[in-house]
Amino acid sequence: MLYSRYFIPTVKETPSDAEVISHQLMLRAGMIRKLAAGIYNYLPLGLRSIRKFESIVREEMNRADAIEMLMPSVQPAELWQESGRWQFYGKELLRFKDRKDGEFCMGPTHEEVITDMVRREIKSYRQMPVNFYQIQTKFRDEIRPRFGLMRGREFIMKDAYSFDVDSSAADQSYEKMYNAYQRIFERCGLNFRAVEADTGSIGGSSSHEFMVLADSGEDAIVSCDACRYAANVEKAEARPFQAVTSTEQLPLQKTATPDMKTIADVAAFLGLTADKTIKTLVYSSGSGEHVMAILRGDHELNEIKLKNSLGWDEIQMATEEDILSITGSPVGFLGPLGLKEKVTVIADLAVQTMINVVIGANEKDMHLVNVNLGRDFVPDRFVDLRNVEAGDACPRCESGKLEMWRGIEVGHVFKLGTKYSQALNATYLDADGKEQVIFMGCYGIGIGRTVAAAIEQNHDENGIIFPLPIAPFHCSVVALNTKDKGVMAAAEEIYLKLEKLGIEVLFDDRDERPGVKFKDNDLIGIPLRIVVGSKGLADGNVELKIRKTGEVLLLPIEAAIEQIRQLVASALTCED
Ligand code: 9G3
Repeated sequence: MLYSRYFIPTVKETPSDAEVISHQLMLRAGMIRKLAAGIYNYLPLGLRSIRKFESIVREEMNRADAIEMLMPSVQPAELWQESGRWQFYGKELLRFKDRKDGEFCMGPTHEEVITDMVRREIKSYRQMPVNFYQIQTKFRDEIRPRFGLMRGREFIMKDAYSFDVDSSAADQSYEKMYNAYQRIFERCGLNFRAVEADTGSIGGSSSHEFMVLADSGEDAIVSCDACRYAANVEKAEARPFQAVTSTEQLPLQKTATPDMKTIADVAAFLGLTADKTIKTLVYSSGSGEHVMAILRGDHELNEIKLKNSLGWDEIQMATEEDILSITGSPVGFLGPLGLKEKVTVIADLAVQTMINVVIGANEKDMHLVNVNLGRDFVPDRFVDLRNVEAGDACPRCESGKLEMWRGIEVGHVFKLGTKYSQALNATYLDADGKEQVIFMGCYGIGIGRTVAAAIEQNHDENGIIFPLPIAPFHCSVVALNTKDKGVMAAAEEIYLKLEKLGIEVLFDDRDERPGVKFKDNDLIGIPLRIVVGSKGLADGNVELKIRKTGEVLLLPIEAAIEQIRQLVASALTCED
């Protein structure tokens, strides 16, 4: 491809509304341009990288026996009414009417659509296992789209859906997809973790997220430094604390803690550390139910764990007036003793090992000290409620410690069970002719988000450093002085020979100063570069530069071509 005939509108200045580096660089490198909030044009260079990643995804999906199809973006409301999700989702689901006043939505995902197709076509156990996938645009009307392709409103997703005769067959389909995802992200040279994840609103029994590690990642994940355990903090567990039995139980007493509302204030006022106190929180379901959650003072409540343990759809902090009517106390002095109204009290596991603790007395400016479980109160149940922290003991192995990372979610695989097949009555006849419900799984990859995440992980102060398998081109050939016939002839010869070897080359034949060319080529991040200049050429040499390491080799033309061929081949063969 000749740079002078292509379209790569690079820009020098960093766009003000781009907060993360991948968004800044994709704009500056002329890969994307915003049309509207969260809606982007994929310019030629950006599209080449997107298409490269799509073909890696396609290869691995096909290798895992998934079958490609394509579903419409526009979906009829009826299917979502059948699944019960039409009323469940709010403004994030973009709805509209057609000319006959029919209700539709822009597809944010395709469980209903694929299950509708399958319930019409799959009738026998002989037709399963089967897994359909598509690579297609989704629309989710995010309140705050940002970070460029990382959190867009319209975005390209590969979504796959597996259909099996029973749960154990569905587990095998899940395993195949999980392994295919490992290969996909390894082939892109990404530093990622597959982590246990919450299933969220989609329902189903379990799920894993594929996280690209990056400080700009919105998700917090933990991984064990000794075994393979890794989980999103939303779901992560730690090894429960050992019970402390030595200390004797001291007599309970009430003590004045004037205006000491926070754990820190109370602990400081009583000369204690926060882990000797218990924090008391009251939550509501939004439909009139309340619950009191109690944790060690220095731990953080994980609201998703609390919501899941209650089986509630929604969860929110109780209002001041609810708190007053339940406890009789203003916030800051709450506790499980001396409540005005009976409320379920759920204690985090770590509370079990606490002795002589400080808790709110359910009275303004008063706390209780030397409170002991069993003697003074018994919670309704003990549940893992806290957010794990770096350094916690691994829940799966004897010696490991949890390390905390930020991650960008690029893939998510779910065991759906029969949630959608039940709702849409997708059944099959088993070997005995008996009607059974189909078991499903669903598997997503954010295409644009993965390219952006790859840039988050691979850039320097000069711009993008594309991993070769998803780079827009493998190699650029830069002719330094386009007025020099010898330079142009040599550069052209190299360009044509590389192309003939199947190398994807961007030939920078522009009549621009060398500095401009080097800056642009560094910015757009093509992994390999051959520079042809009259001085080097005088000795029959050209420069070969490796973008990632900055290494520069001075080589005769043929040797440079051979070196490029080898470097591209080795960067691509890690696939198998
Ligand atoms: C909606 C809207 C947003 C949504 C969903 C539905 C996320 C929704 C979860 C999934 C689960 C999997 C198949 C591919 C992999 C992910 N956001 N999810 O269901 F109506 Cl507005 O999409 N679907």
